[in-house]
Amino acid sequence: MSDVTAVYYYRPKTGVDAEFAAHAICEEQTTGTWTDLSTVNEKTRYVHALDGEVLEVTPAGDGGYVTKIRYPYEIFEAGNIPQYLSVIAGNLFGLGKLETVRLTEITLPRELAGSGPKFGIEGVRRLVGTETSRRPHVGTIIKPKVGLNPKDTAEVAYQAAIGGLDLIKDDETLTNQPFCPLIERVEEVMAALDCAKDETGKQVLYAVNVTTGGDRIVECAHSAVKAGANMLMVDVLTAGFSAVQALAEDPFLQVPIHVHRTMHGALTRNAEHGIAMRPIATLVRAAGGDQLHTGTVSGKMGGKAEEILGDNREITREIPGLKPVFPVASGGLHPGKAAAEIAKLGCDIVLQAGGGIHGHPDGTAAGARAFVQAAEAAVAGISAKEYAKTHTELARAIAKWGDS
Ligand code: CAP
Ligand code: MG
Repeated sequence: MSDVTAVYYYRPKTGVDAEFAAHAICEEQTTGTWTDLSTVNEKTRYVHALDGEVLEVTPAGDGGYVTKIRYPYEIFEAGNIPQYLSVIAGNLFGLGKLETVRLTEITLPRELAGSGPKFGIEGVRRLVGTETSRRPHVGTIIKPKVGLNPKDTAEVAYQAAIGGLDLIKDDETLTNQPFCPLIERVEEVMAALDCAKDETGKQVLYAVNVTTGGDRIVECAHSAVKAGANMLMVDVLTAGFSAVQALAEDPFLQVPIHVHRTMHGALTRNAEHGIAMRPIATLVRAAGGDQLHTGTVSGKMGGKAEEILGDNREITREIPGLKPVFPVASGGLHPGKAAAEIAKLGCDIVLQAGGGIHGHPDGTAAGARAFVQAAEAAVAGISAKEYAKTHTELARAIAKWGDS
């Protein structure tokens, strides 16, 4: 069985040797602590089988270092992703010997990655009918984030559906609040999407946000699917990786899981300290998310194109028996920005816009049409400005927000 490796960027405290600091990380996360132990002796020397190993320490060129650490397979409880994190992303972040430390990459042996996504990219494409065209999926987030009652939520969903979108999702802070009870919302939205399907012939996915306590999330998801939900959404960092995993492994839940990453900025934003999006993405794939927000190159959350491309490669690269995860580009997008996303991130993505659709001067359906038109133009290699000459909704979006 192969071991787990983790890569960290770190800066030791002044006066602390870089090698020493790397070993401090390794020992803290495996069998050591700050001092020697009388409990590790001739009789218990077998515990050294779980010692980690500092494989390399390399100067990063900015006063920091990069170290790769090997953690023995046996230290992990197969299938227990929270425990994986306690090893590779645990106490080390608080070590006094380190000024800063950032987990940038992890490699999991296949045996630790579980069954993974039920649907993956191909499964979601089959649901939407794009397995041949391979075009990007386009979706929206119901806005305002919170506040609408179930009927008004359904009306927004209907407008987005007749505007031609593939996916409609709850926002990350909408769950089962009294102003919009989840089951009533699912029933209203799915009825509205059925009406839209009667008109368009197209079944639109609705990702209902089932984020809730670990003791209730599976039951909540069951109820949502029984009420007609055809997709689930989970805020993975607030609900936990094991919440995604519980839904992905549940045999009754035969619908894709859209994974939102809200709160990730607390971990990913500081280039010198925290946890990069890459390891989070690795674990979401292992947990079984079918779609994952990985950022935009032109939206409102400052994402670096090369990092996003690397994160997308991490969740889509070929791993035997582990389906690829659909990357989601979302956050501050509008029709004028679709081309930049597709040019940089390619077509195997889900493009999402909330304000960039519901803020369209002619309303949600026109905003949806504009977003679909913008993606069509980009895939056809036609500039949005040119395409707008024959597509009014796109022209109106560009007039309001520009086309870059
Ligand atoms: C986008 C969004 C998403 C962001 C999250 C929001 O709305 O619904 O949560 O995409 O960012 O609440 O901001 P807008 P990321 O389209 O109106 O910006 O995908 O980077 O995790
Ligand atoms: Mg949101």
